[in-house]
Amino acid sequence: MKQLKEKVTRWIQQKDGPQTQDLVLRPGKFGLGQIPARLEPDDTTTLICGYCSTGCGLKAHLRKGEAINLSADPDYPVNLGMACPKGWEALAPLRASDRATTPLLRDKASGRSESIDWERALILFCERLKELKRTYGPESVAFLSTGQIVTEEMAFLGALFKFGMGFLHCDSNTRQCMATSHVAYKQSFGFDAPPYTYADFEQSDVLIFVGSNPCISHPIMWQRVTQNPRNPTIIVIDPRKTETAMAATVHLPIQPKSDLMLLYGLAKILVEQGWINRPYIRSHTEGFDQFASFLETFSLSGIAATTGISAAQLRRIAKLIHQGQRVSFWWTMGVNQGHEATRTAQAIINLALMTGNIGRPGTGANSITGQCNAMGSRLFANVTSMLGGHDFASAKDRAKIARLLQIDESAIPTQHSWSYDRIIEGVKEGKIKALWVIATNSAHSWVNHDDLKRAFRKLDFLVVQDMFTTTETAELADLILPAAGWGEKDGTFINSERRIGLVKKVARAPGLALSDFKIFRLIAHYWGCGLQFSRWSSPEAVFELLKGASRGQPCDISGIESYAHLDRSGGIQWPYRPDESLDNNERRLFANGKFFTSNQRARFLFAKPVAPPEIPDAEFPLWLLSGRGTSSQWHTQSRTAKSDVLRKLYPEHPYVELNPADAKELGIDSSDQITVSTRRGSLSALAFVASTVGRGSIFLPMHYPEVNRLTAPVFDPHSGQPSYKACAARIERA
Ligand SMILES: Nc1nc2c(c(=O)[nH]1)N[C@H]1C(S)=C(S)[C@@H](COP(=O)(O)OP(=O)(O)OC[C@H]3O[C@@H](n4cnc5c(=O)[nH]c(N)nc54)[C@H](O)[C@@H]3O)O[C@H]1N2
Ligand SMILES: Nc1nc2c(c(=O)[nH]1)N[C@H]1C(S)=C(S)[C@@H](COP(=O)(O)OP(=O)(O)OC[C@H]3O[C@@H](n4cnc5c(=O)[nH]c(N)nc54)[C@H](O)[C@@H]3O)O[C@H]1N2
Ligand code: SF4
Ligand SMILES: [Mo]
Repeated sequence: MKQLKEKVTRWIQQKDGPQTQDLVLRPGKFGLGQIPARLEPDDTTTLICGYCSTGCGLKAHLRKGEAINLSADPDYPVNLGMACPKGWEALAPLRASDRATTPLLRDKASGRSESIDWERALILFCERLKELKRTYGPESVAFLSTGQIVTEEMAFLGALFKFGMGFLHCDSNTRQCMATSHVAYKQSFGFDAPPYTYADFEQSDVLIFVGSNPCISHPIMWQRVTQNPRNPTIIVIDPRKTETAMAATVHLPIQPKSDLMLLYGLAKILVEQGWINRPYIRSHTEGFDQFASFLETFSLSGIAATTGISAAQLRRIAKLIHQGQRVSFWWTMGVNQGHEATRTAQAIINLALMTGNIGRPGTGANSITGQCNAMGSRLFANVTSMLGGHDFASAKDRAKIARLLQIDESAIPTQHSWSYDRIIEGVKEGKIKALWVIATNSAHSWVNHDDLKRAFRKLDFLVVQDMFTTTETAELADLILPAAGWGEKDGTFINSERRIGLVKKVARAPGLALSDFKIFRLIAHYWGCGLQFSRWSSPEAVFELLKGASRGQPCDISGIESYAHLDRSGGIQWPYRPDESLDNNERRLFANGKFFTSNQRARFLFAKPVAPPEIPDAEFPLWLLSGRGTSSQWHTQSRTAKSDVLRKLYPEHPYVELNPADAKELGIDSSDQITVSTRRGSLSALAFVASTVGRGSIFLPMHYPEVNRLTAPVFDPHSGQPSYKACAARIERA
């Protein structure tokens, strides 16, 4: 052990460029960092924003090699010089006082934490997990990770955990967010492939947003919509009159979770009127006739009763779709988070297919992703699918990845891992004894989280690897591993339009905090599988391996030469094979009508709509909706709450939106303190009376820690994604 320690210490002290500067194992002070090797001291460099999946390009202005300010990059093809408040303020959280600066070990009995050095933390981490593996088997340890670290780190984590350490069960917050789109695309198109490019926002003449509020959630995508020169018709389907709905041509205030009915209603009218593209359906799809017969079982009056949208309104929308030359369909969490989410996403895909609105400029069945690297996690995290969208259950795929990584095929599991909710169940059942949580704040963001917190307290060993010590999850940890954040490390993100962009180290992580990449590298060494990962020496070296893993797949990126190639090209969208060129840096899928299924046809998939498991009743008479509150708040607020500027741009206290008629009936005024309860718990919030929500609905922004005490543990059966958006609630004056 002593020899190994010396070797590792020597290795981590080697100075081989910016990544290893992270590894000086003595306390440092933020702001006094060394100059990244490739930058001049007072230079400007570019990097991709680390919040949302829009993936805007930012300029970092440096003094003595450290970023002192950011601005929007006018040359980046995504944002063309624009950025939202989070992007402008992205340096602020790096300087927060609650940064994790050293590994922290908590004594279970006293609850007190002590700072320990990395050697002790890593030895303890490996010994505890090895002991559990020996005693209870490889299924007793799991990890939960994220769509918010660079692809190279995700891939390292997934490969280390499964192929190196020999564990199986892992999942990420992408389950809370994009699992539905992943499954919907895979089943319909044969691969998880959002087909669009952002230019489609500007080239459509009808844009339909379903359960999507880009004004708040993807402000720069919305800016692209406002630059559309075709005077487009914009239709928003959302139970709330959101900022996006207010800016739309038509807003359909649908009853919560009735989208599937509404979308089938539109399809029914299109078929009945003959407003469909028969040649496209015949040449490029399968299952249409069955779908058309299925649609016959619906009546427009029945659909109107369920959705709250009249038959006349539905006819008007169907006609707008028919009249549009270029119709694009966009969806986000109002669809993905539901009890029949996958079939709802596929009902949107069906509309695009039957009208031939795919593969051409301004068209598409387009899922907007959420986190900066949700797409990276879907393709390369080695969690749900194997590196590069391969299948753990396929012997051929396992052989390919084993050859590429020069590992024994037997090191690759043949089974699929448990999903997030099953992992939590496993903890409750005592089957999972240790959990490693990386860059996600489950104790705030998971559905019905009091239940999760109770489960976490039962764990033998909870390790949290985060930038901060104060997150709700870090507060439960036995061991905290201090991580460098966005801006403090190198790597790549994949944005919503499949564009791979570069993030760079422009600031020095505080204290002993290390990049996730370095932490994984150290764990590989201390675990004793360092040799197996000797080629995983830097983010760019891993990028080379990922290029290899992608070769021959729909997401082939083997034509990207290097990080420098990405940097000078303004990012590159997948696929990008060696024979391709970047004359036009806009890439759209399915222009040739060929999909990734075995017969190259897209599939019509559908199912009978069912009511949500929990609906308002006498005791809990209201629908509780949740989602993003402002463009200045990010999820559980570990980062955005650290900016003085952003804090001024959002309400400090939890608030609940309710309709004026409901408020009047209950004798509630704006700013009254009220209690919101569901079957699972209650919280206190200020009333915000506004007609943005319909009668019978209330809305809570997800950014306040109490919100998920209330949400219901309901999941889509195909994707396992939680249905955060709707449950039954009651309000009363506190
Ligand atoms: N400022 C900010 N931006 C973000 C984020 C953030 O935290 N803050 N998070 C990022 C992430 S990870 C994601 S996934 C995206 C999410 O982006 P969005 O999905 O746009 O955001 P949400 O507010 O969660 O949900 C969108 C809308 O769904 C509606 N909705 C609720 N129930 C239903 C329903 O049954 N049917 C329909 N049609 N609509 C419904 C809600 O009223 C809401 O307006 O945002 C990303 N961008
Ligand atoms: N009620 C309700 N709940 C929801 C939703 C909803 O609409 N309604 N939406 C869901 C969705 S779509 C999502 S995506 C989830 C998001 O839920 P989370 O992923 O739990 O939310 P974040 O606050 O983004 O958590 C990211 C964590 O990673 C840390 N971190 C940031 N960068 C790094 C890094 O580089 N390395 C490491 N190690 N740590 C880092 C941050 O400090 C933070 O603690 O919430 C879900 N929860
Ligand atoms: S829109 Fe998204 S990617 Fe662009 S600056 Fe804002 S948070 Fe960053
Ligand atoms: Mo998300």
